[in-house]
Amino acid sequence: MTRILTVAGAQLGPIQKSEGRDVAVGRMVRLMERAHQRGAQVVVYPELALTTFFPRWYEEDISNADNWYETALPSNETAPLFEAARKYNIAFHLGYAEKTPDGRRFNTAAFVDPSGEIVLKYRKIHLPGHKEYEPRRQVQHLEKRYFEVGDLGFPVVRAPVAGVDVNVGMLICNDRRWPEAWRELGLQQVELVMLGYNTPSINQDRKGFEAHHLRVLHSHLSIQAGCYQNACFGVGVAKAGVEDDHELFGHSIIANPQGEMIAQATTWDDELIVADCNLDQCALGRSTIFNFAAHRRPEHYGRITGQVGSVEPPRWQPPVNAAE
Ligand code: CDT
Repeated sequence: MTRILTVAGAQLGPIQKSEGRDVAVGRMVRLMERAHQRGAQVVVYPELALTTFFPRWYEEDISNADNWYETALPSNETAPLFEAARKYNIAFHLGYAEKTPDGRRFNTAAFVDPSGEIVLKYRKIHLPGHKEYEPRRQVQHLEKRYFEVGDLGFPVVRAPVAGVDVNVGMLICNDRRWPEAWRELGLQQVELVMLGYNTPSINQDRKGFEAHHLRVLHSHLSIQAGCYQNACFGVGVAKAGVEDDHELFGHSIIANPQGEMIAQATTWDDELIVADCNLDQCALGRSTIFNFAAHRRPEHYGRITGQVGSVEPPRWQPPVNAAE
């Protein structure tokens, strides 16, 4: 039997700092209802979907930022999402800021089945930005202040989704740019990678000019290459638009194991993209060009795990003429 999963990416337009979770959750429930009408069995929401992208705001005392974190899922505020999932029999992926009972803080994503069970959790590993306030920056990006590096690795699980067994995994935003992260999932035969992002339209580091269209290109390039090289589907879902004067690009996509884009958002607002994902298409790449068991050469990949920064290569030396 062909394994076809209908997947929806639920892009969110901006969520302002002044807006509560009730606003975001209300919009997310409406998107889930529309996803149900379009036959989707899975809905993927963005990174930190319940609030504004708060790491742009500096708090000297991190406990003053506690209101941005979830201490439980579901909570009173997120319960309507769980109720809608049960009503529409839809699984969903939710990005949120997590504060654990022992006070640790993570940028987290959960994959939740229609009954409300958390099937898989992932905590973001590649945290971009910086820890301290940087006056030279146009906009702060304080993920390293507000979150610890994820401690769950890159888990993949085979889970039943609408009667289909699917190998699901997750990445979060900046992770999508790192081939190592994709390969960790690929080595576990992932078939569906769900990932949310909040990506500013401009390079806020101010170390050089980067054209707007290149920011989008790099996002797509990363997701499409990750899917192709690991023979999986990918759903990359943005929070988009102007949040408190700061612009995030949209361009959410769904990509197939050939690296093709099979759906793309066209607005910077709440928008649903939907695609039928034939999971059996993952087998071709996995059994031919990316047959890892046949072709990988880990004995030559020592630098990938043994080294963090790059090093200068040795200088080329002309051969010494033996005749002289
Ligand atoms: N949220 C997130 O990870 N955003 C980054 C941009 C960071 S710029 C310091 C991204 O890779 O899209």
